[in-house]
Amino acid sequence: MDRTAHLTARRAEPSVAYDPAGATPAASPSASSLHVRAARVLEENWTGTSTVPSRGLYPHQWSWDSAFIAIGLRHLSPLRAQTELETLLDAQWGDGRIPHIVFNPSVPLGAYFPSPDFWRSSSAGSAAGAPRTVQTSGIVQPPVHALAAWLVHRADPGLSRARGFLARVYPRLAAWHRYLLHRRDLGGGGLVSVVHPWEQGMDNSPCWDRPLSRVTPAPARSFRRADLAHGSPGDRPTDLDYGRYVRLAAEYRDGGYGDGDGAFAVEDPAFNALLIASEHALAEIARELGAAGSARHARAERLTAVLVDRLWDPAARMFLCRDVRGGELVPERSVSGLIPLLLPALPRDLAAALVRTACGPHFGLGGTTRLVPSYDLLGEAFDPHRYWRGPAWFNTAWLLERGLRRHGEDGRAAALRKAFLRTADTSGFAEYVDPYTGEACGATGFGWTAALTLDLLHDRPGWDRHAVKAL
Ligand code: 9WN
Repeated sequence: MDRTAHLTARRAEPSVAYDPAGATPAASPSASSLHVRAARVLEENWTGTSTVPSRGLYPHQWSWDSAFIAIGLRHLSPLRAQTELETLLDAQWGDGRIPHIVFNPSVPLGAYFPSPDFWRSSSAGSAAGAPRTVQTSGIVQPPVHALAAWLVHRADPGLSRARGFLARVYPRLAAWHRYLLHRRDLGGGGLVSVVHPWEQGMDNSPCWDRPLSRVTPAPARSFRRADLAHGSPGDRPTDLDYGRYVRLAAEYRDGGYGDGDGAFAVEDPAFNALLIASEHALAEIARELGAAGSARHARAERLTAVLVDRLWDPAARMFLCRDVRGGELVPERSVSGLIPLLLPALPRDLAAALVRTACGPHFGLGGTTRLVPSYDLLGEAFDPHRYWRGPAWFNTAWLLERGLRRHGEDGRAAALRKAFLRTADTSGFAEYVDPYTGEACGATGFGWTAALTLDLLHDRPGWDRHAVKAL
């Protein structure tokens, strides 16, 4: 294990210095101090084989968190970043799914709910090929992993080749994408469906309210939440939401984690856009390994067209979720519907419309908000503090910053990057913030906030638009 990463950490270059005061000194001490503090968060959250999102609230390994964390960790220790991803992939199921949580056996059962005795992965998931020796959840999270693996490789190609990193992870990532594209096309139109709000990662988004209303909540007395011990109930999902999450997860488990006929099935723009971005990354990985990548790039482009066909809403001028069981688009605007801006094959007019929507009254980018909110500022359910019903999150800001750059919006991307760094700094690397004031909500010292801060400190505007096709 690489225990000396903190000694060998690379420092941000002065040319990408962050200047919280708004001026631009040649070399910024504040950038290097922000770098040191972000690195410290990752050091403190490191367990020896992976990184927890938060020591108190989330004391295990989470799937999409680990992908974002690896993207930042690569600037401190490419070896640790590779290890982060490989630890997660070691818990992959035989059917290809990457579980959303990999449990740390040394953490007490009561520290997080739902705990391993709820999911019972090795018994209830045996038909789906759940691992025997490690306990996991049975649902998934957005497929950011191939993208992360490619970016981690690029941070130190020599080390990656010497360790055979890409050769080891490629078949696993390919199996993961196969699982999603073959087992999760529940709508039959070519896109992936999530079967639980936790799978999409934006747990209590108002987009789920309608599809979730068909789910009878589990009685409150049948489970005990652990999250409320760590934060204000006003920042977290309600008990009613939790009752529905528990019911859905228990039914999925009791069906042996087989995919098909659950009450909740939603095609989500961000989940599918991240799969497409990761398909492009897999194409680059295949090429690096000496195989042809063009078929995967072509598939990613076809999927982009399907995404537009199934989820673009011309009236809202953004992507919406599709409720597969109800058969219609969900009329709620969430940041998820802006994330396809990432995609290289997105038609120009749609990219331009997405930028206008992001900068308009519903999201306030570059205007009324500090960071893009998770949900429509004008929506009835908007709440600036409650989790994914309004607060701004740093992973979505990072994805939008990349998307803006992808489509030539360098000025807007630079402004968003600056706002991201300032808010990460002043909020103590918060889990999420009030989108207007930047006030910290949820946990502080949050893994992906620190990791993506490092990534933006190291990044050069325009760099990967020209040098890395995948993102
Ligand atoms: C359930 C770990 C995870 C993130 C999710 C975020 C939150 C869990 C929870 O924390 O979800 O998976 O207990 O609320 O919504 O995006 O991956 O940081």
